[in-house]
Amino acid sequence: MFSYPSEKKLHIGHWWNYGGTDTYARFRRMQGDIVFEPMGFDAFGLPAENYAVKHGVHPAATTRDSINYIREQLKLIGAMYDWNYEVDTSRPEYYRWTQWLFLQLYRKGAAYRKQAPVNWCPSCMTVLANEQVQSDGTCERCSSKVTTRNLEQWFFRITDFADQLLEGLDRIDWPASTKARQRNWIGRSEGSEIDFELQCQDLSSEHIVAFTTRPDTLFGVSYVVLAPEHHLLERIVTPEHRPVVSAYVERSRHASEIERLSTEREKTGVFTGAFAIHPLTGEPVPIWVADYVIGSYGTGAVMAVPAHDQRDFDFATRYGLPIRRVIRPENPHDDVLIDRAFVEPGVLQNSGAFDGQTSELASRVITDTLIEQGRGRFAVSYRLRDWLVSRQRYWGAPIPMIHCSQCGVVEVPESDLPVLLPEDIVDFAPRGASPLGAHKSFIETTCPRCHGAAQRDPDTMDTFVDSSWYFLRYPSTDVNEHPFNMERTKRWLPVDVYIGGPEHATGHLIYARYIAKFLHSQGLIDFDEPFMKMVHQGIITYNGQRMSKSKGNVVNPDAFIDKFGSDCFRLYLMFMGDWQTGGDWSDDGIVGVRRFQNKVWRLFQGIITDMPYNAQVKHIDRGLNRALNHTINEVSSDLTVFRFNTAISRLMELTSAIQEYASDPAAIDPGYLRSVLDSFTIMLSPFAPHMAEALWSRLGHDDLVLDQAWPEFDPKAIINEQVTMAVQINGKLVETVTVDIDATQEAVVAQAEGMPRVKRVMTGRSIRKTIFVPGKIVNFVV
Ligand code: ANZ
Ligand code: ZN
Repeated sequence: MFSYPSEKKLHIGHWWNYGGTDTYARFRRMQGDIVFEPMGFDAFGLPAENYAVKHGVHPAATTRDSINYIREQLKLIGAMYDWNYEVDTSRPEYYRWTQWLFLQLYRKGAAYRKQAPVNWCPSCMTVLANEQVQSDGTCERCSSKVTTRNLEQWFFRITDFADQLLEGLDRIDWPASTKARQRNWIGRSEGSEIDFELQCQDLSSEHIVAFTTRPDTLFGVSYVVLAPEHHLLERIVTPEHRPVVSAYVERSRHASEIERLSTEREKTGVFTGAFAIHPLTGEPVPIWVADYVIGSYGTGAVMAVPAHDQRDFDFATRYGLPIRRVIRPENPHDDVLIDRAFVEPGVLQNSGAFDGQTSELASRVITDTLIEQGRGRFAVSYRLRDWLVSRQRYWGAPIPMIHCSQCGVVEVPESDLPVLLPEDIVDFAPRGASPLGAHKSFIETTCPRCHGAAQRDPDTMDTFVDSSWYFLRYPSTDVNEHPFNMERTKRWLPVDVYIGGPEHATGHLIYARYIAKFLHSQGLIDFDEPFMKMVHQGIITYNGQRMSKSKGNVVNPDAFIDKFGSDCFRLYLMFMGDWQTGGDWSDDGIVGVRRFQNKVWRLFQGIITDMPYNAQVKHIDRGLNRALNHTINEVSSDLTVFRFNTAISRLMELTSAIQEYASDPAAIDPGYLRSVLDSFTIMLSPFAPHMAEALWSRLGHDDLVLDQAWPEFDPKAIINEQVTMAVQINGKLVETVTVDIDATQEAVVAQAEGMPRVKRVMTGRSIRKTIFVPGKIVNFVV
């Protein structure tokens, strides 16, 4: 994932992510893959703008400053970014194509305007998509309580792809938890729609449609609830209940949908005075209005079954509505608690002709019955809402549309793109309407259709639109005629491995998948899943605590890099814990990694000084070779699954093995030792790239370690080869013994002497002499 330059500095989390990503990329490159590892900047957006407003500076200036600063920091990481292909979403060369994307969507009816209750952040003074409202109903950016406003806004029809977004999850290699979060967010529910006619004669042509996943509970309905936004509410409410209902509807406007859906929230509502008719029993059922029912989900109306739905139970208990139990547990011995709803499926009771049927069967049979009577149908609902993309803020890509009093909404011709964001704006502070609306030379334009005076759309696009397609731009940043070059897109995309935080599961990662599916449906790209493999980096703590600016316990990379160097910093981060889970930073911990680096450095110095550059391999040391191949095997498999910390431990072990071998100058084969040091350096390089290059050149190479092939693992080297030896006493075979092929005389003698049969023959005798033929015979002369 590219970086978000809202603040000037990279924090430790960036190093954690980007260091690990680069380690993996280098490993793949050395394994023979052709690797493209680009970097870019998600440069538009609220945090950058809020920062600028707060400090009284222009967001363009602060953003560019941050990018320049961060780019230099990124270079310190030693990642092999190809800076020729940098993406900056706030540059006209980029957002021109974000606007192009908007137009593609618009032409297919996938970008549309509608008047709807939308999330409104009173502090950011802009609308927000549902994905940007946290589960407690607060703004993801500023944590203010999000309210609701009725506004006309631009939406992208992401719901058209709900089923494809679900289906595609089965084809991609992503963490199961993230897939589950997406499935949940899309929230596909299969159920039925049930029609409730109205008792009032004047409204006999109308009916309330309720979406339910539990048609089996139909006989337990004790009231019907409408969302405050329901289109029939105005008409059914009786005169004496109107004031109370109106006041309630007004109050419910302040809460966001997300907040209203919360199960913990107190359920409130009021009676409308009207009644519906139960479709099977014909009984009157009171109609209430309550804001726990969401206008935009299902049909905006619920058949309430307090005995079997907890929200309905809470509500009915509070307002003294009847609770009728119509489902009992399948196993009659199971307890049913009286103080809460029984929400499991079971067996029907108090349900007329359907008594005794299982929930599963009854759901189908009851719906079939209603279908026959023309009062119901099977239906599917999704939790996913269309993506609200317009923002009343300055620092974003202008929406490429024009409002004309004669022609209505007209698109900006593609040839006129980009619609430039004016940088000469002085007052860009949020005010509830887009600041661009007050910028005369921007807003006033002519209609492309009738050439009369017209106005530009004053809103800018959600930054998640910018980031929904940036990876498509990377290989084509030098292309001006198209958003992306077809050939290059075919060659490089989809992204093979995408790395970033799990917090994007229900935001960026859904949006990017949607845009890929849309472009694919238009034949503009030949794949519909943008990220084939997704990996999340873990969370770093500091002495066991979550880092936060307010707690003042944030590790500032710069100080450590100054002191220890960037390789050491990067190496320690990867050593400190499991990369995908997280780790705990301690200021002392990095010293241990520093010690390891020093040990390696001294070892190389000591050996290289008196080792001829061009020595040939004469003797392969079995022990060291086993250690080396063991390391190659383990490091390779660890790197494949991002287990960096264990891979580094292996390299530490190998360092000790090399040290031990080199400690006996007489036994050293310079050619062989050189080949081991080569392999070691290659394996160290993905973790400590700068140091490894230095070591590599000290070893006498004049190319780059980065360009070397990853060492090949020799499985034979790690097999502990064993031999069976004869054990003789005075030349006569007594026993055999199986030992390591390179076992020492002492080890074999000790093992042989301990064998029962040998012991027996030896009783009362003493060894005068031992004859040892390695791998063949041990003969005791007694
Ligand atoms: C009757 C019933 C009985 C229900 C029962 C549940 C249990 P999911 O699974 O999330 O799709 N519902 C329908 N529309 C709603 C809306 N606009 N706002 C809030 N709640 C709504 O949930 C579907 C269930 O949520 C539906 O099934 C309905 O309550 C409620 F024992 O209908 B059920
Ligand atoms: Zn016009």
